[in-house]
Amino acid sequence: MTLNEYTTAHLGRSIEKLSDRELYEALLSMIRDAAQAKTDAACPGKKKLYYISAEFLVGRLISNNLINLGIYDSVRDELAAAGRDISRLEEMEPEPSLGNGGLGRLAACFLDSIATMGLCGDGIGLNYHLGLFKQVFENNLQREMPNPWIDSPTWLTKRDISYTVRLGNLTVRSSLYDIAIIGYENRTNQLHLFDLDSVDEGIVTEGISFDKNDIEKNLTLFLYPDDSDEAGRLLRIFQQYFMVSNAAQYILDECASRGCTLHDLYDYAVIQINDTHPAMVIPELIRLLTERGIGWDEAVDIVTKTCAYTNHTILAEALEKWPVRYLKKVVPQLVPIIEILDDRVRRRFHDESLAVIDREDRVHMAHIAIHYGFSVNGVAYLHTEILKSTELNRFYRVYPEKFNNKTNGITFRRWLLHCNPLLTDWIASRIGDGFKRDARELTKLTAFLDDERALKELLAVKQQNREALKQYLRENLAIEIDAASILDVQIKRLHEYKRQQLNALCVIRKYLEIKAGRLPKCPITVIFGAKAAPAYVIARDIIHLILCLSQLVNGDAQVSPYLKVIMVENYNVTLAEKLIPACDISEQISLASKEASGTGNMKLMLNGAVTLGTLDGANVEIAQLVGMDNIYIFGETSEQVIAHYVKGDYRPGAFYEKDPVIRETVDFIVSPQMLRIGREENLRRLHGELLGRDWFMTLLDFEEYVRTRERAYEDFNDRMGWARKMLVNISHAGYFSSDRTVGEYNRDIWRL
Ligand code: 26Q
Repeated sequence: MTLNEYTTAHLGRSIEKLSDRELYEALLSMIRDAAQAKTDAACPGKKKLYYISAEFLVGRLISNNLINLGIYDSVRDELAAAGRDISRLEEMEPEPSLGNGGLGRLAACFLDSIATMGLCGDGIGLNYHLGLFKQVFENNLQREMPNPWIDSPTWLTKRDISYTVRLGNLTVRSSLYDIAIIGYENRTNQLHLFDLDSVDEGIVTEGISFDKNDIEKNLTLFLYPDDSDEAGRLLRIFQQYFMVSNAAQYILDECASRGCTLHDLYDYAVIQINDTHPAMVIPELIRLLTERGIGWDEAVDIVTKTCAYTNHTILAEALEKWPVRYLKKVVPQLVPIIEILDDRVRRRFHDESLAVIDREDRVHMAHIAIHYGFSVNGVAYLHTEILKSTELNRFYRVYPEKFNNKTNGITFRRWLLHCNPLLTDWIASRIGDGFKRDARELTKLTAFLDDERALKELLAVKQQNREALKQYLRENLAIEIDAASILDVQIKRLHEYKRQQLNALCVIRKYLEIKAGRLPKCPITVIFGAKAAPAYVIARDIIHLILCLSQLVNGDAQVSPYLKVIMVENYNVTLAEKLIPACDISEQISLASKEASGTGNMKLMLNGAVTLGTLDGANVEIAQLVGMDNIYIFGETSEQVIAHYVKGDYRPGAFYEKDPVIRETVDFIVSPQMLRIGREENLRRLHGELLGRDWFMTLLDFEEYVRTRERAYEDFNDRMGWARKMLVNISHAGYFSSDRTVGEYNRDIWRL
């Protein structure tokens, strides 16, 4: 059915007669109907996957769904023929605010690939009404606002399913909403989002403050509510338990309806636990199974054969440990179960470091997931190796067979076909359409590495994307950029280990050089996009530094023709889709050993950016694929960095003392120019942090970073040489398709 037939049948009017709003609503319901029609496809096998995650950062869905239904071009053309522009309708869609960063976006890419590969697997999470906060900048500081995204009409479909969940002294009934996940020319799965009808957005007062104790009204308001006080931490546990109790009941019911006796649960279900946030599903399932008459030993065995855990971080502070005292308040029903799980581990291993409950009476969620799951995976080769050799070494020694690597991937439907139609068409013109189904076919592009015409076309595509970004930033964010400049981009959550502060120091360096009359050959635009966790003080200070630098640099008539600094407000999937196709240099500069994988690095590579990065996360694999001539690597290796931590021998003060350039650059943070623009408290705190502690070793790699970045800027001027690097990157990006990743999960873990 065409869109026009649809509007005529349902609204009695043709496209021409409808307002943009009406057209948008019609398009959305047409897609919903199409998805509905494909939903009942039965699972091809007995077993079904349940991917439980606190985040699903799905992004806008209209165009992606049209692409996956195979009707994007026809709808676009139909609209155009009626004088209407599909991109205006796309811009009307609010972006679902159900995630924060890489982990949530990975979950969304996986759902796309699972459906695309015809696998039977649903996502399970929470329906946060106000999502992750919306970032606004005020006086060069981040301020958090609610991010309401549930519009009318919506992708959410209310289901007739509800469960009883006990939350401390409270007993609630849940509701379930589904979002259809439409695979690329294949099956439709579901994302199940649980919610509580009593939740009340009205309790939010200025910014994102609300009564943290009123669980009935606040439970699913926000993703990652501020947990700097006890009430906030209890709320996080309430959320997690609500998510997994619903998930467990849903899974048991659905499996039972498909013929499972509970004794054979693992033949019907495999549960992937996305980081530790859903790890309580393990004791909850044991509770439910024993309640339904299954003996303890068997229940533990069944659950262990059903659950698999993915680790996304090696940062100790992100590994969740909940005091037993908290669990007694929130989930008293799980405490005896967790105690038995601990007891079993202690009897078997006599090793304190493997315990579930430590000597300080804290429950280690990751330890539950490792002992009582059958698979533990890291998300990039290096990350998994580090887990095995250091962080989880004791576990690896007792369970070597459980450990495996699954290098992350991204869905090419969103991160190429949807966000970069120009590049997509150019690739198709050179190697045909096959890469749209099989990303590995991109290697065919290597045939054009010495083809001058092809390389020129590729540069022209990038130029057009830069112009499109320029226009978008002007119209939507009132930001002016130079489309002829080098676009040097760092977009990711704000964290000290990701070292946005290192990039900012490099910007200071460049500013001072230009002031001193050393001008770059090609103008440079440095773009940042990042949200800081509300309670993360230093991260907020880094945002302040970047915004102050932006004001200083862009407002300096002597400098701004050569250098501009932009920090986009409220960086999200939608902005990523605009920035990535236009980017030239992809900043992946985390302290080696700290970034589990990164996935932005893959998206940027696929879109023809060249990586400037450390040998960390999946950068290692990118470097192997493209070769050292087509990537800019700097900095100490993960082994060297880990050795610094072991020896405790890193002293930022030493770098500051011995290198006058470092001293001048770091001190600029608290220079009179900066203090005129920024807040003394924030700038001094950051300056003090860099000199006093600098836990993520910014100064360690500074000198080599500056040198390597200069080399990249220099090489950029050799346009044909650069185009060749771009093409090598695109040609080898196929490995990072999430179809490959999901295929490996299925082969090694899920076995659907
Ligand atoms: C933990 C405890 C208390 C409060 C919050 C948290 C918390 C919240 C979110 C811990 C971790 C996260 C998110 C982590 C994340 O996004 N990790 C990223 O996962 C990507 C997908 O695997 C990787 O590519 C990134 O390297 C990794 O940083």
